[in-house]
Amino acid sequence: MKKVTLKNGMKVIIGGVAISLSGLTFATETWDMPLAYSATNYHSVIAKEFAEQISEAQGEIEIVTHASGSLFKGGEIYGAVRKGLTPIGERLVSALSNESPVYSIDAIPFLATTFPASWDLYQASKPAMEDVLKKHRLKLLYSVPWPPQGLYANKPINSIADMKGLKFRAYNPATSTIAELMGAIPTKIEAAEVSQAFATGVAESMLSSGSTGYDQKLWEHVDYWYDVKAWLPKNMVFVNERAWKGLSPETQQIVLKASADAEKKGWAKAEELSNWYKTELSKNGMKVEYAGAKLTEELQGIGLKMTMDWLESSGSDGQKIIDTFKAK
Ligand code: PCA
Repeated sequence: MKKVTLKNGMKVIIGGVAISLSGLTFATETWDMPLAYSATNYHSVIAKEFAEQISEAQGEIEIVTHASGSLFKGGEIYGAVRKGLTPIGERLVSALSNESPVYSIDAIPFLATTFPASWDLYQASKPAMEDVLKKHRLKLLYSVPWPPQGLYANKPINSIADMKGLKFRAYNPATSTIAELMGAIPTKIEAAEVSQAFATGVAESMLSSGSTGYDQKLWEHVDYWYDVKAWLPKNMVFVNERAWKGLSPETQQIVLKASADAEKKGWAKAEELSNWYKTELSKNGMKVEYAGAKLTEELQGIGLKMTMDWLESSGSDGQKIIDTFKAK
């Protein structure tokens, strides 16, 4: 996957060693950056701008994004970067809960349900996230949220009893657990395959943002989206530590600056688009409503149970994150 292209001049290869013919010649290494979501989704658009900003500012690396799981599927990206199969990638934090309980904090129902709260939770959990990444020889570059999570269904849902037996598309361990607690039947499906799953009847319901429903044209398959505001999960972009250490300090600074810019843009964009997505779902014929009192109360009960379970599994580290978050 590593390609070497020439910049500024000619080069000859002798016995596998590249020799520059003009004193100024250097090679640009291509960094493939796998993404799991549609090329038109704001996460992917921002990642592409991040890649271009870096590629244009120096000559060591050229970052090329690959959307929709086309290079590595969503579920493969973290492992691929960890193993150095590719130097950089993006993954949904909470989809990595099996790697560490720290990653689960990103999808605990009703812990952080607004953009400012989600930002505070990010700041409170960032040091622990960075520790886990470091253990896996990875480095966090930036993280961007999804809009609040709501419930898609092919029929009206007034209480969790209405979810009984429904096929439920899950995207992380937390959504599988919620489905089970509701009596639905979870199947893990990547966002890129959601439309097909609903079209073929493999899925009839899911918890996700208006963003993914919009990307996947869910109105072609289901009529209801309940704005539950259960949580705002985040994607994170990370780099393999060895690849990072191979960069010059100047390029590292350029990457860090582009990361900070992408993060800032991403948080603003997610919030700006949040209502726009809802309007689009409704314009395309879906009934977009707030969850009723009974459903909300029952989901909050599930959230409480999941928070307690998480605190139990994450011990004092988890409690510390929650305390820091609550103190903000
Ligand atoms: N969309 C992604 C993750 C969270 C979201 O809003 C998905 O459905 O896979």
